[in-house]
Amino acid sequence: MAFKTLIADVEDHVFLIKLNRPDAMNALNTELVGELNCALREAEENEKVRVIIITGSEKAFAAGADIKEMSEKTYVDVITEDLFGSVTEEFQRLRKPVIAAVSGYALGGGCELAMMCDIIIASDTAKFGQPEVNLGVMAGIGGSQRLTRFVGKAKAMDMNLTGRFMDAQEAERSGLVSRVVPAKKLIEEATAAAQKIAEKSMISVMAIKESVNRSYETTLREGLLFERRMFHGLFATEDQKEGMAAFLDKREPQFRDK
Ligand code: DAK
Repeated sequence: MAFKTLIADVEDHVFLIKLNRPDAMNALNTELVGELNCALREAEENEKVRVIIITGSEKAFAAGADIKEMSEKTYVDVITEDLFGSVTEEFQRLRKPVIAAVSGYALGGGCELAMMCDIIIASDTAKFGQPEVNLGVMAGIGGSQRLTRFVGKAKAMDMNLTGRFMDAQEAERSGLVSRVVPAKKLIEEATAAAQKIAEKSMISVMAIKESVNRSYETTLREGLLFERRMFHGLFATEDQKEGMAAFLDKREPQFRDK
């Protein structure tokens, strides 16, 4: 697990990925994206890992794609290498839940990376933005799509067209982040949330993740049917028997992912 642009560590079922390009505000260059893909694959395959956390530094989660690296690229380059296609696909393959713990700047591709995660926990210093318009381009991995679904058209248009940043409080009010915590407690709070999830049955955790994500892909009718069938399916598990028996016995459940 030796990486150059990130630090990865597993502790108590939680795989923590810390983006680590301090001189460039954790800008997402080819090397970092490649290593992130690799770390995510490792986390997904490691049976001990139940939850993944992605974080940056106190100053920047990630200030976007690396502008220095991108500036010389041509259309042929980006279409041929399918710039950022790999990380999008890596996220789509992940069945384990991912928490983004965001402090400081989450801009452009950085904001989009946070939105690819399942939960965003922000520190009170977090700033979100899609400032690509200032560079003569536009969002490319969700800033015009996921952001619109999360915060609505009015704010998504505002952020994408003016390039203005949204602070943590506005992000929470708007539904982009699930909670705001003091910057000094960000990792502690994200880890506590991860530990809470890690205690549950992985079978229901993965079903929940799939079902919530399905709501973005389908009609309400189809989504409700999918949810109901997933719910029915969980009755085939030992963990459903254990969870309900534990409630009735007034004790903590012992889930075994079976
Ligand atoms: N890329 C490269 N270097 C960056 C960077 C970035 N995005 N952001 C910051 N840095 C570097 C700065 O150049 C500076 O380096 P030195 O000059 O010291 O060598 C260092 O980090 C510190 O930055 P500042 O001196 O600017 O620090 P400040 O505190 O004054 O300002 C800032 C912080 C984050 C507000 C500012 O650095 C800033 O505005 N950064 C750029 C933010 C931005 O525009 N982000 C969007 C990037 S475009 C695609 C999919 C996705 C994308 C593209 C294509 N396809 C699927 C095709 C995504 C595009 C983007 O994200």
